Amino acid sequence: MTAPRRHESDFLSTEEGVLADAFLRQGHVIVPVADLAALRRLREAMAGFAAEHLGVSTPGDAGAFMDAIHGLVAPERLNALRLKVIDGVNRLSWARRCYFELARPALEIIVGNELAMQRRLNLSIQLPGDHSSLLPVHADVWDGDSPFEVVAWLPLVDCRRSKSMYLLPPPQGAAWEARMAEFDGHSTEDLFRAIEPEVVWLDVPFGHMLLSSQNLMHGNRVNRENETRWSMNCRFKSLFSPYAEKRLGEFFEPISMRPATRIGLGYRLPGGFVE
Ligand SMILES: O=C(O)CCC(=O)C(=O)O
Ligand SMILES: [Fe+2]
Repeated sequence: MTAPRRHESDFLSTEEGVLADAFLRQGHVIVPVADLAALRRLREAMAGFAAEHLGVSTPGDAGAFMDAIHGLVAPERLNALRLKVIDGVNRLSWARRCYFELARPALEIIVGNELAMQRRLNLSIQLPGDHSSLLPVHADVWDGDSPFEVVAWLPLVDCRRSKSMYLLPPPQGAAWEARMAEFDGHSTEDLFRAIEPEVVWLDVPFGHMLLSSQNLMHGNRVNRENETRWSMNCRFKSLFSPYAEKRLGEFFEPISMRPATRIGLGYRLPGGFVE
């Protein structure tokens, strides 16, 4: 299988074409967020929820507080903290809109300008050395996601090496997928060991976002850095591209329907008139 390429008649601007080609070639792009001040407000709100849950005062430096949270929470209490912060952020009336706006310029080039967005923002927290909240190698599309979805992954702290996530780029992915039958009856750990030399660890500094295809194998490992990882993720797709198990109205919601579409969806041919 050869990787998809842009067609000569794609009328993208030069700048759009650069991003589109990078996404096709690498299966991902890492771009600066569109509004750093808005990202800081989002992070501060989340640090505030965490501080409240832990019974400590609101931190002056939200990033430093998050990086060092392993000093305040034991692994067995981590999920309760995570759920509290997710619940808090999803109750904020402005958080989803903010998240979209951070990624909007890149999403509009890579996915489209008429989009559906996941209804809930997700949060992942990985304490150094903690084995309890890992995601073994997978491609979301193997498990009910549409191949048309893109994940927007937003680090709240600098994420690099094992504090981040890995992804198997498209050419290597295609080669390993052609050999999947060899792994029948084996564990996902065996699959990871096989692909490990070819995976790319994604270094995503705070202030940047990762957009990636969920059709590629990816996952994370034990965080071996001495700081805690905090990252959010949320899926976007073109509103009228095919859905899989994650349905429109349940998992996804339209966020940028255009007027011509509204008119089209509401239109009924007048009946009863025959010349
Ligand atoms: O954050 C991670 O390490 C993995 C996230 C992931 O698998 C996803 O968002 O689909
Ligand atoms: Fe995933």
